[in-house]
Amino acid sequence: MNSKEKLERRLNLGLHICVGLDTDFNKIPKHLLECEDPIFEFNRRIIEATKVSAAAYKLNLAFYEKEGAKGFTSLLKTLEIIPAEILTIGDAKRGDIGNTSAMYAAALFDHLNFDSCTLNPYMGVDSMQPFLLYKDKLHFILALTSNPGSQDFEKLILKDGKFLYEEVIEKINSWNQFQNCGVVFGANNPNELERSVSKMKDLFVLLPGVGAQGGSLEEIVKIFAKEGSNKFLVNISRAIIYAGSGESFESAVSAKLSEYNLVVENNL
Ligand code: NUP
Repeated sequence: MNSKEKLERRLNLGLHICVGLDTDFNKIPKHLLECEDPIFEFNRRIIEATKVSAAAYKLNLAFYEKEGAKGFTSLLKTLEIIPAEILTIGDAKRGDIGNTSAMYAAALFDHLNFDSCTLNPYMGVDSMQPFLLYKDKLHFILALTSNPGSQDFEKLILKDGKFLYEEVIEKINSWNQFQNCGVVFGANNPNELERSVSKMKDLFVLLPGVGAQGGSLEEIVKIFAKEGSNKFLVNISRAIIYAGSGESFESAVSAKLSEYNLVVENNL
């Protein structure tokens, strides 16, 4: 099963929530700190609690790199226990001159064996190409991000009146010759999403920003439902993985995911 098929299977089951394994050592429940690898143990329990109804897992590499070599081991071990039929996303927002991008791509796909990644398109087509040549993987390219600084560049208005992020979406469509491209679109930009959703019909849309960043899941789902598209994946990290804090934090985590899944179901 390639990456696209993995994602489509879950989306077709009505599952749209991607669990973000942004594991911060300082936020791990105290009773796990005695384990040999607390980050891995925390992730393991979250995966056990969510694997039936998660659409995907996104691991932001920053949280693992921050722990140095130990963090890299926790990352590898975590990737090994995510069920093979569930899409994994390596969130590292890569993009560099061609030969360097090729190294980044090999690291994410050949070494770590991620199913997909996030890319930053600022350096243009040759910085994306080495990734896109991995035809069986999925590549989520930043268009309009969820942070306040998205105003600085992404919302610049071009000569023809388009926003820069809209031009990026057009480019992504033109780069999608192997049907392996996706877009990253901040979930806390519902008005912009409504304007752009029809232009992203052939792309999978990854939407971070629900939960800790205040985006409304309900609004997002309604926009895609109205468009008649099910190609959306909403990433939620902190609001799911830190839903509980005590010895039985896993049950709070799975309850939180069910709560979000219900919001999706009720608005589709
Ligand atoms: O525009 C983006 N916004 C965003 O938050 C693009 C992203 N890749 N992310 C990532 O999604 C962010 O780096 C983090 O890993 C996750 C959001 O986490 P949370 O706000 O749900 O805790």
